Parts: sequence; C-alpha cells; structure tokens
Amino acid sequence: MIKYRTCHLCEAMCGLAIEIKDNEVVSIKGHEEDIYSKGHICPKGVALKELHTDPDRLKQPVKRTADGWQKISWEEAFDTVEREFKRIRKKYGNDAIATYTGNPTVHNTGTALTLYDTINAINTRNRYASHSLDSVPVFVVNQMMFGHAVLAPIPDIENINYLLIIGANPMASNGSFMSTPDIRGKIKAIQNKGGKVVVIDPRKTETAQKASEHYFIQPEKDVLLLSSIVNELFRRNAIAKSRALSFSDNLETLKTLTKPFTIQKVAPVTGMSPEQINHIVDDLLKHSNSVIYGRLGVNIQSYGTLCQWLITAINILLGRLDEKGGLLFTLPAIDYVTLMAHESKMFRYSSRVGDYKEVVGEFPTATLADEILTKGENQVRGLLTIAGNIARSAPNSTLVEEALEDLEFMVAVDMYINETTKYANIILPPAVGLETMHYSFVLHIVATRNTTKFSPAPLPISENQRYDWQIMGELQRRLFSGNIFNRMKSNFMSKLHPKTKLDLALKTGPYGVWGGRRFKKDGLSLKRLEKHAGGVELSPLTSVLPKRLFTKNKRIELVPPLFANELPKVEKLLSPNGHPDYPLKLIGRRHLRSNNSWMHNLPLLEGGSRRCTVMIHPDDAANFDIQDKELIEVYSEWGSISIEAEITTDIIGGTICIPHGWGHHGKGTAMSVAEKNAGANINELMNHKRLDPLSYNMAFNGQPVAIRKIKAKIN
Ligand SMILES: Nc1nc2c(c(=O)[nH]1)N[C@H]1C(S)=C(S)[C@@H](COP(=O)(O)OP(=O)(O)OC[C@H]3O[C@@H](n4cnc5c(=O)[nH]c(N)nc54)[C@H](O)[C@@H]3O)O[C@H]1N2
Ligand SMILES: Nc1nc2c(c(=O)[nH]1)N[C@H]1C(S)=C(S)[C@@H](COP(=O)(O)OP(=O)(O)OC[C@H]3O[C@@H](n4cnc5c(=O)[nH]c(N)nc54)[C@H](O)[C@@H]3O)O[C@H]1N2
Ligand code: SF4
Ligand SMILES: [Mo]
Repeated sequence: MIKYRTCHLCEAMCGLAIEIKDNEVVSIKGHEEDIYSKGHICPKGVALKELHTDPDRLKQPVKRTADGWQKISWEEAFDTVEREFKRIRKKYGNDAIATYTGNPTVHNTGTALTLYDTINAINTRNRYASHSLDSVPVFVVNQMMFGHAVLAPIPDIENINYLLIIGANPMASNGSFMSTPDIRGKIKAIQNKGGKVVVIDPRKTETAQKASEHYFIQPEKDVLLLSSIVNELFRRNAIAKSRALSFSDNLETLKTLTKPFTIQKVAPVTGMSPEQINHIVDDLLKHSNSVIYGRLGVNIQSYGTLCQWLITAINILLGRLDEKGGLLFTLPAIDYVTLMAHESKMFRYSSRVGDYKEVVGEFPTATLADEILTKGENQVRGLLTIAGNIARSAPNSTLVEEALEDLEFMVAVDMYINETTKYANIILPPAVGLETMHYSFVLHIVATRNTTKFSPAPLPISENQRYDWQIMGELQRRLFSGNIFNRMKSNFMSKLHPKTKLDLALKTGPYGVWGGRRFKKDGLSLKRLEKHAGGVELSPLTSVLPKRLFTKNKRIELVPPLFANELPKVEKLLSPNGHPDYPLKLIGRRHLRSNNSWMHNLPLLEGGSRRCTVMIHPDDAANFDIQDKELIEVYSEWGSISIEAEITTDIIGGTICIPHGWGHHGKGTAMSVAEKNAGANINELMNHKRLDPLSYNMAFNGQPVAIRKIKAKIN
C-alpha cells in the first residue's frame, strides 16, 4: 500500500510516496503528483525509513542512574519531572528553569502546535531557542521594517531572471526562507530562460558550481559590499520609482548613511575587485527581475542584522519588493503571521549575565551556559530541552557541557541519547517521523507558492509510545504556573487534539470555510484537505502591501534608527586588523546528507560528499606546512580539535571551512552508527560572546582560528 506524507526534515516540504507492507516501510520515493514538489526527493527523505527502524531510537522514557540508563513508565517520568521542577521553582523561583527549543520544533506539527503554550505555562524568562543560532537577524529586520518578525519577503524564484545569492547554499540546504523543492531545477530554469544565478561566498559551494558566476568574498565583509551596492545605486541615480518606495520612509537618510562606502574603497577588503562589484550592479539593473537573497552566511556573523537590512533595502531600491519576479510575501492557509502578531515583540527586558535583550521572548542561546554557571539570584538550575542538541549546535561546547553537568535537573524531549541528552535526568521520547501526521504550517510562511497539504501518519505507534503533543500537553498541565483563569485556559488548550487545532485554523484562515465574513462552501477544512494527498494549490504569491504590513502607519521603515546608528561603525572594517595569534577565519558548511547534528546515525546517509574535513586553500596549507588528508589541529582561544585536512582551491585563502554538527565521540551517548564516524566538533572553537550586537545572534562565521601540525607524541 502506498501512503503519502510530506517530508518534515527541511524547509522544502517534499511529498513522499511511501510503500508500506505489514507496517514496515518497503520504499520511499518522491510523490509525482505532489503539487509542490512534483516527485522531487533527496537522500534524507529516503532515510526516514531508517529513522523509523533505528535500534538506538528511544520509544519509552528513560532515567539516568548510577548504573546507566533505565527504562521507566511515562507516569514515573512525568511525576519525577513535575516533582523536581516544582522543587527548583520553589527554592529559586520560576526563572531558575530554562527552556531550549531546537530546530526540529519548527518542523514537527505536533510540537509546533503545542510549543508556545507549553513554554508559556512554564512561565520563565529564561527561554532559549535555535533561532538565536540562525535567524534572529531576519526577525529583527522584519520587525523594524515591516512591523512583524516573521513577515518575511520570499524570492519569487519561478519568475526571477537574476538571482544574486549571498551567503546561502541552497543546493545543500534545499533553501531556507525560500522553501522550494528541487533548487537545482529552479536554477536551471532561470538560466534556460536567459537569466543568471550568481553566488557570492567564501567557498565555491555546490550552488556556486551550478551558478552562472561565483565570486569569493572574505567572511564578514558582506556589510561593506552591500553598503557599496546601495551607494552605487544612489550614485547612478538608479533608484526605481516603485510602489513599495511610495510607502517607505527615509530614502535620503539611506543615501547619506551609505555615502562613505564607495566600491573603490570596499573592494580590496572584501576580496572582490571594483570591476566585479560594478559588473554585479550593472546586472542587477539590467535584469527586469533581479533579486538579492542571503541566508546563513550573512546571518550567523557579526553584522548579520545590517546585512539582512541592506539586502532588503537593495531589493526595495531595485523596485523588487512585493512585486512579481521580485520578493513577495506569502498568504498561507493557516495565517500564522497574523495569529502570532501579539508575540512579535522584542527588546523588552535583558538577560542576567550578558545583559542581552530578548528577541521574541528569547535570550541568545550563546549565553545559556553562562546563565547556568554564574552564581546569583535567578541562576538557571533546571533545564528542559525540546528537540535540541546544544552540546553540538551552540558555541563553546566545552562550556556548554560543563554547564549541563552543573544543572540540578534536566529533562530532554528527544528520541536519542546524544551529546546533549546524555546530561538529562529524564528523557521523554516522542513518536517521530513516519509515525506522526504532518502539516507544515510554519514553513508555508516562507514558501515560494501558497499551497496547502495535510498528511495523516503513515505508520501506527505501539501502545507504550506517546506523540509529541501528548508529551507537551502533559508537561503543560503539570508545570503550569499562573493564575486560575489562565490555568483553566491552558488546560483546555492542552487537551485539544492537533487535528482539531489545524481544522479550526484552516477553517478560519484566509481560504477557510469561515474565512472572511461569509461562509464559503468551497472553503478549506481539514476534511477537504484529507482528500488531496498531493496538496491543494491556493494562489501564486501576489502583492499584499501595504495592507499586510504590521507597522502602525502601514509604511515601511527603510532606515530603522537602530541600524542607522550601527552602520557608521563598520567603517572600521575598511582598515582590517587580523588577530596575530589566530590569523585564519573559520566558516561552516552543510552537506545534503546531513541535517545539523542529528542524522548521522542513519547508514543510508553515510558517504557521498558528507565528510567532516577542514577545507584549506593551498597557499595556507603551504604556509603552515600541511599536507592533504593529514590529521591536523585547528585551535582558537576557546578550544582545539583534530581534523583531516582537505586542500582545495574551492575556499578563499585566509579562511578555512568545517561542517557543524559533528563530534559524536560516544562518551555516554548511544548512537552506535554516528559514534563510528565521529568527526570533529567545530563549536569547540567558537567564542560564545561573539554576537551580532543588534540581534544577539551568534556570530559563528569569521571566528579567528589557527592551524598546526599535530606534534608526534614523544614518550
Ligand atoms: N542538508 C541540510 N539541509 C539543511 C540543513 C542541514 O544541516 N543540512 N540545515 C537547515 C538549517 S537549520 C538551516 S538554517 C538552513 C541554512 O541554509 P543555508 O543558509 O542555505 O545553508 P548554509 O550551507 O549554511 O549556507 C551558508 C553559506 O554561507 C557561506 N558563508 C559563510 N560565511 C560567510 C560570509 O561571511 N559571507 C558570505 N557571503 N557567505 C558566507 C558558507 O560558505 C555557506 O555556503 O539549511 C537547512 N537545511
Ligand atoms: N558552527 C555552527 N553551528 C551551528 C550552525 C552552523 O551553521 N555552524 N547552524 C545553526 C543552526 S542554523 C541551527 S538551526 C542549530 C540547530 O541546533 P539544534 O536544534 O540545537 O540542533 P540539531 O542538531 O538540529 O538537533 C536536533 C535535536 O532534536 C532531536 N530531534 C530530531 N527530530 C526530533 C523530533 O521529531 N522530536 C524531538 N522531540 N526531537 C527530535 C535530535 O535527536 C537532536 O537532539 O545549529 C546551529 N549551530
Ligand atoms: S529536500 Fe528536504 S523535504 Fe525534500 S526530501 Fe530532502 S529533506 Fe525532505
Ligand atoms: Mo537553522
């Protein structure tokens, strides 16, 4: 029997056709009739079969004891969690419990539907999430310019004829804030119609290999390049008289602010020539539908917010915001943006140790270890992690692990005993993957078309397993802290089946039976959606501004004062000072066959280009006397790792590149496949205090490091 389910692993939302016999998966293929992915699939989607059968995956709660992990009943697990968290709360106060929610919380429907209610019930200011390791610059820019953190403009990829990708590698990541399956096909389509895809990246990536042009850039110098492009557009008097500009403020301020950044001045620092930058500006202006798009390369760095702001500003200056063939905003069937409008707030209060401001209710994950280890009032003593692996994903892993060990009590909602969850006292493992139903209601916000699709769970669970929403609901009820009215409301919400929530949201959404003022007979409901395994096409993305802006005056703030104050400071980058002891810059990379830190236990994904090596330019290798394939030491002020050298001209000189999510050394973990090919953990090298000053996002890219031969052991 074939069952259909959307793959939840990355943002692309591919439809899978899963052949099932006697509740065993026979094969997983791309679903040809899926209206969004049209049969596209990547190796990770196929590997869901192995996630299902992985013998290391937990299906029942376990507790850590002096004699190792012991299986316990759900009742005992929840009783212990309730008792211990209440004890901590009573002794130290609500903020002594911290929560960390990882990347898969966005991708799993049951978790995403219950997450905020559960965290709100716990009622602590110490909330952390993977957002501050990847996305908060985008949130800050959207909030300041459009009035809402997740009202995000998305490249209209099917109608673009010049796509300038700066610091993203969609061929490996499958697109981020540009959810779209088959990026290779889409790049080809742009090129086939005479358009261009151009990549600016310190590495000649998989995307760069397919691109029409690739330019190397030194890490963390994009802000100079982008400022010079803005300046050049003004200098050439080439600002498009666009619709978006008619409801944008402070154009002249932008001109004044970027004036010092001429192409001639910035070029030598970026690593690009003035001719190359001018050529890019020519092309941006020459093509009717040119768009500039940037992701992690320009987010997880010291100037993340400024970069993301300038990218948006350039798109506005080109007249491409909110226009077909430019960047458009989605209007999904579940309008999560509008539903979450009251949560879209930032900078209201500060963290205890680092004095960092909250962004959408969260402090930077980079500071969590300090909040655990620094003594004093409101010190974090208990931790709940939900689908997160901070011992590998957060900076300064040695400090993070020290902090996890120092906790009085920790609970992990996770199905693996990995580098983080091994510190938990209790692990609560949810049913995952093909055992769960799916509706990508968060990712539709960042999709390149308005579509909708619901997938029932292809496989059943055993009597002793629990779904994520059941676990979250139980935590919500048992850990609630607040007044009686809110408790009743919270308890009621915690008992709603996720399908009921989805149905309600669909019915009252923009395309729902009750959407708008009148009953629409042909409107959406979950029941109707269940009849269309391949999804329902709603509408192409269209112009929605200024109506959809969340700013009070329904205008775009082109130059938020916060950014205007910060931009002049980057002039210091024009006279760069390398670190004398750590002369190289470190950047990361992603592999198609890897998903952050957690899919290394699946044998189907081994091999291919997925190798944990350090890429080094031949000139740097010669300088440091390093040979190809040699095991070398990479070190920083914060730590040191041993890793195999890969000498290649695909990386710019002065910069080295290591993938993240590795370092499965197996001490106390239970991931038998991952342990055999452990790799090295890049985050041991990261300075956890190197943050983007505007959003407090972690600045992973550009970390100063050095390399050396591993000294032979002398006995
Ligand atoms: N296969 C796979 N897919 C994934 C993931 C995964 O781990 N594996 N992770 C998912 C997640 S959580 C996310 S957030 C997305 C991320 O999606 P992307 O942002 O597309 O992914 P990255 O590969 O991190 O791309 C960042 C690029 O920036 C470059 N870069 C580094 N530093 C700089 C710099 O200073 N300037 C410039 N211009 N470029 C720089 C890097 O070389 C890299 O090519 O991918 C998602 N998809
Ligand atoms: N140096 C460096 N560090 C980085 C990055 C980088 O580019 N460079 N990228 C950053 C980015 S973009 C991100 S998003 C973060 C990711 O940071 P995290 O979200 O903290 O880490 P992941 O590796 O995604 O780990 C996911 C965890 O969730 C568990 N899990 C998987 N599926 C499920 C599920 O269905 N339910 C539950 N309950 N648990 C599940 C896994 O077992 C694993 O423990 O890492 C960041 N760290
Ligand atoms: S591209 Fe993403 S959504 Fe599609 S199969 Fe691969 S992991 Fe799943
Ligand atoms: Mo991410």
